[in-house]
Amino acid sequence: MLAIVSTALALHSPVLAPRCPAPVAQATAAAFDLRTYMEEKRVYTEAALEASLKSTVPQTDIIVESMRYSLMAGGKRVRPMLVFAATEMFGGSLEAAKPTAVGVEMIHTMSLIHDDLPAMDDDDLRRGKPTNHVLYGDDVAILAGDAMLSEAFAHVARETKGVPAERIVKVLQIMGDCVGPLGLAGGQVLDLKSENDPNAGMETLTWIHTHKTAALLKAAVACGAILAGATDEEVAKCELYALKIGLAFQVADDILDIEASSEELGKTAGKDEATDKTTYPKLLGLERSKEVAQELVDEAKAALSEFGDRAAPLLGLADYIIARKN
Ligand code: GRG
Repeated sequence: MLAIVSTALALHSPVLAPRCPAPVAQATAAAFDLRTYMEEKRVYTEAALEASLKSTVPQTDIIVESMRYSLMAGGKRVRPMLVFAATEMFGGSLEAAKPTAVGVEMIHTMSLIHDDLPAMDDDDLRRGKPTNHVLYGDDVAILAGDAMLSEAFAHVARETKGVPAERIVKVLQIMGDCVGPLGLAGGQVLDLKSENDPNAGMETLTWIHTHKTAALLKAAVACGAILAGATDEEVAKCELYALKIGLAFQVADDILDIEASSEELGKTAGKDEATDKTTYPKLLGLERSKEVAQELVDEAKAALSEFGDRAAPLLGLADYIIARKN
């Protein structure tokens, strides 16, 4: 039985605590220290992000400042952690996966910059700070997001070392797919078009979040596994895990929007209700949403059962995703 304890469960907010612990995450003597694991990966990620973007000529000072403002604004760095945890599960090196972890976080940050724009969610608070367009204007914010998206691909292609070229090409393909019509952009469009649609039910909501939220988490885990040489079958198991935690992530997000404060979240709380958005709590109620989040995490863990103790970081991260407070 796997040894994840409780540092994972210690991270659980009372609000999101599961009714009963997931069977694969029972405490044993040799506990996996998720808190330390996450902190090490966060520090490693921050250093990699810090080194990834620099203005090299005065003409790029403004756009690079704007890009760096959002990229270095904090954030939980869950997606890079997923890249690293997946690559380590298959014996890959952190160094080889680092450019992909950076690229995935760049894609995520781009999506947050664009999501906050007046034409989309129109928000002025993100990661506890003014949003990019509030400081730099809509024009620069749009371009900073565009530049960050293209830099994500360039960074992976330029910086990944010691990995067979065909694996890098596969990673670039997955990164592209997860942003396109069957990824972030497609999910966001359906989300925008479903606002105030009384017919938007569970099927629509699941499609939106499979693409808008889960696709990037799935890409992170798949890319980490591929860089380490996982087989197609192994990657498919990782993708199932990531789809489930991606949906759980969104259910938790919807719950936090109701139960946490803007200060805790670092972004505007209570927005879903204010805009009458279709969310899991709106369709299922708060209590059932919490149960669903736990069920999704249990299913995610089950997808990795064959990997034994090597899956400990991914299992711990699954717990964290619904236990987080922001
Ligand atoms: C421009 C091609 C293109 C695509 C972007 C704007 C957009 C299309 C998509 C929106 C995607 C989005 C913002 C989804 C929400 C995902 C989500 C739950 C984000 C919060 O992630 P956390 O909690 O944030 O990991 P931190 O700040 O911790 O990194």
